[in-house]
Amino acid sequence: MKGLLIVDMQNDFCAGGALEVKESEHVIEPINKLIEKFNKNGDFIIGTLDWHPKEHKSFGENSNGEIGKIGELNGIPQIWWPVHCVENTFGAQIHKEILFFENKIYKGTSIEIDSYSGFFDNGRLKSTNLHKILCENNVDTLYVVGLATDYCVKFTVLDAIDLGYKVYVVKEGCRGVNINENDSILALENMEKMGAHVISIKDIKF
Ligand code: VGL
Ligand code: ZN
Repeated sequence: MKGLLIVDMQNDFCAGGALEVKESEHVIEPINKLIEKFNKNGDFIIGTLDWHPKEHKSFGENSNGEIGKIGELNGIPQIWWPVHCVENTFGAQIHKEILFFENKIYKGTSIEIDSYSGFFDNGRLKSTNLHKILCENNVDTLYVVGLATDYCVKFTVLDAIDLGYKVYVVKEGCRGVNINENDSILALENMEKMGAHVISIKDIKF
């Protein structure tokens, strides 16, 4: 079974948000086309949400870290982020123009560790229910879209490959933070090198 995996399409990563991703408004239409297509075909749809307590230590202000710089959090390299996607706030809500989908995975919920991947936290200490739910629904092939290409999309895709999924990354449905100018391009190259198929929405024929 095919699965559509929509990564972190939340207000804080969209225009005007706390961790705004440039051109994020361009991903809405392709993602909605895919949601319609998957709904019509009876294929599986699930989304991840970045969902942090306000005390989360990945926030620069909670760790004395300069925004955008790298530090260390409990022995793991950590980029210090602005406060974003605080649980139950507007910034953490899914963008209102994204069509409804039911299945959601919440990540980044533990104060002491960040979680870019929808499957595991950054230390691979704990897993979410994502793999379990996909297995229960016989999903073996994932189409991945969302924000941000160079963080949560990338780490979700690499873990999905590791777990044995066939993975397609739909490029029109992804945009990156690009702290360094080429980060999104490098992330897509890296995902391809590890076995993902980077495709255009036009290549999808089902
Ligand atoms: C993300 C940085 C911090 C993402 C989440 O969704 O890519 N990036 N938290
Ligand atoms: Zn986050």
